[in-house]
Amino acid sequence: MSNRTFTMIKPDAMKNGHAGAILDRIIKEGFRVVSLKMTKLSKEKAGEFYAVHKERPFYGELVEFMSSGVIIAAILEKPNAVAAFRTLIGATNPAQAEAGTIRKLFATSLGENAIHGSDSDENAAIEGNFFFSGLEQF
Ligand code: 3AN
Repeated sequence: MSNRTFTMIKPDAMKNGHAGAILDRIIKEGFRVVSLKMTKLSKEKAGEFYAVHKERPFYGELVEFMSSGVIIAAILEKPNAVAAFRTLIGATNPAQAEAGTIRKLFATSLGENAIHGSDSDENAAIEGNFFFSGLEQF
């Protein structure tokens, strides 16, 4: 069990003005911010990030969406971070997300679901290192 996870506030939540409320919620839930940046993925970089989904029917749509606007990327720290953060964000489909979760509150659809959270310790490390150098991880 690792104490770090990786997140992105996705273009829909950024455009809808939810970034501040989402970051506030994350910090109030006890996550420490290890790294944080606002950035925009090129189609190429978004495709690389989501390469694991390359064969899925929604891959093209996902890459288009994730490169459509600015995002906030962050590494977060808390005991059992990956599982704790996935509980906080809720189910992939906001219609099925528990009340009070970030996706229930801020996501618009299955494809545009406001926030990403790593699904394993291994992916958390890979994804964090995709966005942040060692010098940017505090
Ligand atoms: P999660 O983000 O909850 O781990 P994944 O890893 O299954 O979910 O999917 C990655 C991203 O792909 C989701 N956050 C969502 O934006 C998108 N996605 C997943 N399933 C679908 C789908 N059936 N149609 C459109 N987009 C999808």
